[in-house]
Amino acid sequence: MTRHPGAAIAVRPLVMGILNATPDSFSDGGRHLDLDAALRRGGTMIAQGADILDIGGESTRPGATPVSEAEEIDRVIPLVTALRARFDTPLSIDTRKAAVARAAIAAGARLWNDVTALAGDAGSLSAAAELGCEVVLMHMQGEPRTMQQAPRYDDVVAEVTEWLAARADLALAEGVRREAIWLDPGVGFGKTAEHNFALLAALDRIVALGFPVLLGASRKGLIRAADPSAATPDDRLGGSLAIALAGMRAGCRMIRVHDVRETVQALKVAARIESARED
Ligand code: HH2
Repeated sequence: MTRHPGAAIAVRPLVMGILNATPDSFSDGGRHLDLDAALRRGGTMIAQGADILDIGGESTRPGATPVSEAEEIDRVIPLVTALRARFDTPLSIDTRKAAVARAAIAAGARLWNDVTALAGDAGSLSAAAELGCEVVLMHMQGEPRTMQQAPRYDDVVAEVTEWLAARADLALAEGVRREAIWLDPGVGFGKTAEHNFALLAALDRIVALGFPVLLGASRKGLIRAADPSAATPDDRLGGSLAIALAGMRAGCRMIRVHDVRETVQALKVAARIESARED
């Protein structure tokens, strides 16, 4: 965990609130489809302490079918524009399409969250460099439709860490600024529960690459592997908080969550405990 230099004040990770503009999301499918409802949901998350909102118009959950560029733009750009007009909170666009990212950044988003680590479109790397926005490079094995069918690694921690380092190098070579790059192990993206837990236990190795790390495991299926009673995403708050705290302990700088109020509270309490520790 990072501390302010010279002071015993523990710094908690930023909290990224998930705002899905999709009819088939992991856990809040269909509830935020109309603009007013999405705006209200965004406003609620901001009031609950979200540091940034992550807007997504295409589900990337296992088995999800792709959405066309035009459809995705239709879903997300009015929302980015309306949120930008009402709130100062930074916005992130969760997309694997360069054209969607371009439109969202033009409409006022600050961060491009890309589950393909800028490999989704041939022009993604150069677009990120040209846009100058912050980018999240996330690890995924395979693609969402089929990624959970047979994930395979010899050494998941080494392979994910090396892959992320290589993607960051590629982005740097393409002209993306070092300070603009975030890394994300991609919990649940082409990984079994064992792979996911191995990565969560070794987050410090990804943090050690020297880029800020984003962790997204909110309400995901791995929680059910530890607690079979957590059958639906709504049953997974406790597990989501446990993972957020593990991320904080390992030095992650941002946590992507559905449950903003509860996560902010858990991280604040953990930060107070750290601050109260005698150095
Ligand atoms: N997980 C999801 C989507 N985007 N981006 C990053 N950087 N890291 C993640 O772990 C991540 C992500 C999937 O989660 P969810 O939002 O619950 O589902 P959906 O695919 O419907 O957006």
